[in-house]
Amino acid sequence: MNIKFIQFQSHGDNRGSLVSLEQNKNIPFDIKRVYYLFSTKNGVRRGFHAHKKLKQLAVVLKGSCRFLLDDGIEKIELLLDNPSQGLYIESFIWREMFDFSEDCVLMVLADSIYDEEDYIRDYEEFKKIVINDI
Ligand code: T46
Repeated sequence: MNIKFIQFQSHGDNRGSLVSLEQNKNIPFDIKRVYYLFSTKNGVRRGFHAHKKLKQLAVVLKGSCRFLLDDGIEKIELLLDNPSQGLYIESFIWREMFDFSEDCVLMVLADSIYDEEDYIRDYEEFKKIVINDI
């Protein structure tokens, strides 16, 4: 599956920790957009889509949440609970986010500006596209 965890260098000292994110260095693309999810209500599940082109990197800045990722062949569930780690997700990966802790702040870096045309929001359509591509 075209996903991976990226471990960031954490600059820690007796004051605390600092992580720096730089495009085309520890982030594998030009950063065109940053958005973040917070105050997610208890029991909520979000996402339910894949992207045609978009590449993204998700970092939980506070708290935790889980991702379900599906490339049409396999499905995996991952826990994000470490601000020193980013989850890199390429295109044509179906994603759902759930089990948000009350304090969760999920930041996402994206390689393109927002474009609703890039979304595949119908799971059957997603399956058809990826299966025809194999
Ligand atoms: C993704 C997961 C991880 C904007 O106006 N600009 C933006 O940049 C984004 C991301 C969203 N929006 C609007 C569109 C909707 O009216 O914000 C509303 C909520 O977006 P959506 O329902 O797509 O949110 P999620 O949490 O289901 O998905 C988001 C991203 O859209 C998506 O690309 O991979 O987070």
